[in-house]
Amino acid sequence: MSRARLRTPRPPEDSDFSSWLRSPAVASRVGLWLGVCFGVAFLTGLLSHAAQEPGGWWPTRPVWGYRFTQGLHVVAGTAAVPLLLVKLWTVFPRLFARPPLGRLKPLLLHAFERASIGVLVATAVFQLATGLANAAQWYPWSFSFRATHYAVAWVAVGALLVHVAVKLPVIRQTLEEPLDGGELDRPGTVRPAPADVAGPSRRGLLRATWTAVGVAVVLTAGATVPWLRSVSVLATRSGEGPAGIPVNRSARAADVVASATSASYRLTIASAEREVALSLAELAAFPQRTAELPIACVEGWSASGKWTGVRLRDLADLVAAPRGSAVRVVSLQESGPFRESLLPGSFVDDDLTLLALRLEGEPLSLDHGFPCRIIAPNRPGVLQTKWVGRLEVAT
Ligand SMILES: Nc1nc2c(c(=O)[nH]1)N[C@H]1C(S)=C(S)[C@@H](COP(=O)(O)O)O[C@H]1N2
Ligand SMILES: [Mo]
Repeated sequence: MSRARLRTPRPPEDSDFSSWLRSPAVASRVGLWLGVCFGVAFLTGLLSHAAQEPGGWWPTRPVWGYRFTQGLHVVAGTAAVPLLLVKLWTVFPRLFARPPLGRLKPLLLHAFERASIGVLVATAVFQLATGLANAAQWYPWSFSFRATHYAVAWVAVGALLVHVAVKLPVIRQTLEEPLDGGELDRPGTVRPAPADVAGPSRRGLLRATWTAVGVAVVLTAGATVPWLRSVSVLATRSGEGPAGIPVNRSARAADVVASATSASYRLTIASAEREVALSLAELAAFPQRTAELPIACVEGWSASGKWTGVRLRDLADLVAAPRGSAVRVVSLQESGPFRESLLPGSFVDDDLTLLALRLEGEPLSLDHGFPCRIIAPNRPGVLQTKWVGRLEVAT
């Protein structure tokens, strides 16, 4: 048969990959947008981290701030998935480039560049995979998602900056040249004859890539953009749930059904000086405020609701908490990472921070936190503690 079959096997070489599409011209165009997505995801990720730090600088306004930044974070990460796949496909042959053996300095430079690419690819894949899994509430790992996703983000961005710095001349030149310019093409690339219409063009590949990005964004952005909800089949939380607000952890999953519905339920409010216990009827007898505020989950989904309840500051006053005091919120839930949160003084003192008893005029459903939950402006959903049993003024 063919001579090729009789040849001794050898690892592939860069020049074995002849596709005209696998070119720096395509890689730098896709890479540019991939870099933009990673940059946006990194910056919004830093903000999300800051918003969750106890005692951080995160402000209470605008009320939709976290909803916006975290929605953008998840959309940017989702858009990066098709971009990363196409980018890896275009540069794949480079994996088989032979190192410049013989001369030390070029060899060391080559080794450094390869190592930084290895780190970049590994961390980029890790960030997108863990981020997507988290948005789908699938945790096939035992490490802390937030701490790990945050730490690896710094490594990814470091490797990305090294990569951009090393490739800057190539990026510049390929972006200035026409898409079909072949100045920097790999040695094995076969330029198709003008009459040859067999395969996709570079332009066709790029168009398909942008389309895939658009589809991925539209299919997920409905988790946070109400008018996209009906078409966002991939949005994991999409407006189902009592009062149109999704339920993250249900009362049954949190194992609070008995304690939350018990006739002996009391809300305990404690400070160093004083402690009071209030029944639900007593809470309902306080002046009630209504605020339109979103639940904005770190997973990217968000939904706005009209919450009614007691101003947290009014409750802090009952135990003579000085203005500016932080308040620890403890749920009836006995275990689980989100059973507690700390409200910084700026949030406690804000007029819109409520211990909500009602949603859209109806008593809170058990799954939304009955008998009462925290709802505060511009706050990650994970800190909007449900089934509150105890408020402690932090000292
Ligand atoms: N006690 C308690 N409160 C909690 C949680 C929890 O698991 N336990 N989950 C939080 C998360 S991650 C989110 S996004 C919001 C969701 O509120 P919802 O289920 O009413 O939409 O509740 C928060 N409050
Ligand atoms: Mo959440």
